[in-house]
Amino acid sequence: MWKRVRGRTDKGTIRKVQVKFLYFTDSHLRLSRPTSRIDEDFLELEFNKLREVFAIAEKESVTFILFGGDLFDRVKPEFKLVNAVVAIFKKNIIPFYAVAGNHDLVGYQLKTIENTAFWNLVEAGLITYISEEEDNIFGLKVKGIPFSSTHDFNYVFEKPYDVVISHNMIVPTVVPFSHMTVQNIKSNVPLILCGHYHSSFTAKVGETKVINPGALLRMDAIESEIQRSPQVLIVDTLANKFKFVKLTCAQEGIKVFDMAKIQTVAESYSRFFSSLDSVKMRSFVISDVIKQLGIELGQDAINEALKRIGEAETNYA
Ligand SMILES: [Mn+2]
Repeated sequence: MWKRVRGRTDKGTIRKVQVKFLYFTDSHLRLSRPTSRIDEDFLELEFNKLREVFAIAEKESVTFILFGGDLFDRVKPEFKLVNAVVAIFKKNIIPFYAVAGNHDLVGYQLKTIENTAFWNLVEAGLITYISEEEDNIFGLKVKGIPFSSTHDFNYVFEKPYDVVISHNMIVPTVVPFSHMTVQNIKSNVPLILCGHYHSSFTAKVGETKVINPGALLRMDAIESEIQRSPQVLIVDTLANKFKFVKLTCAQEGIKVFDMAKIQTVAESYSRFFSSLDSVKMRSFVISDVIKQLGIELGQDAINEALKRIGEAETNYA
C-alpha cells in the first residue's frame, strides 16, 4: 500500500509518495502475424506476453500498472481478439491505468475514444483511462498526454505532476520525422514515461528522468528491433529505483523475424542504391530516374528511395 511520507519532496524524485508500480507500452495486439515475423503461433505468443506482464506485476508486488498507449494495433480489431484480451485482463487483479495511443483512436482524434476497442475495456472496468485531466493514482499526481502531432507540451511538464505519461514521438536523438528530442524538454516533473517510439531509452534532462521501456511488440524488421528485448519498467518511488524486467517468453530477435527475407531485401536495396550512385544527376528530375530504376524492385523500393531523398533534403535544407 502507499502512504505519504512527510518532508520528502527532494527535487528530481517522487519520493513523497511511497508506491511501486509497473509501466509498459505499445502492445499493438493484433490477430494476424506481421509480415516481417515467422512465429508459428503469433496470437498465443502475444497473449503469453500479456500474461507475463501481469505475472511480473504480481511477483514484484506493484500497487498498480501504467500503460503508455497503443493497446491494440488497430482501432477496431476483430471481436475474437478483443474477447481474448478481455479474458486475459479479467484475470489481472492489479489496477490498470492507461493513456490512449494513436492506434487507440480513430484518425488520431481523441473525441473518437468511446468508439474503440480500447474503450470496450474501459467500459468493462478492466482499464482506467488516464484522461487529459490530472489523475490521482494511489497518491501520485499522474497526467497523460495522448498522441498529438504538434509536440507542443512543455507547458504540461512545468506543472507539479509526479509522473507524466506521453504517447508522442519523444526521442533521444534526432529522427527524420516529426518529433521532440529529450534535450528540448523543459520540465519540473520528476518522471516522464514515454510510449509511441518503439525503441527503449533512458535519459535525464535537468532533474527529470525520461524513460521508454520500448514497445512490447517487435514489428519492424530493422536492426534495432532485432537486437531489442521486450521489457517492462518497475518503479519504486520511495527508493527512487528504476529497473527493467525482460520478458522471458519473448524469443531473440533473430528467431522471430524472417531473417532470410531481410537479407534479400537488404541486398536488393543495396544494389539499387549503388546503381543510383552511378547515375549522373544533373538537370533531369531525380524522382523520374528513381521510378525508372525502381521498376524491377517494385513500389517499396521506389518509396524508400523517395523517402531517403526527402530526408536528405530535410537534413541539408
Ligand atoms: Mn503509437
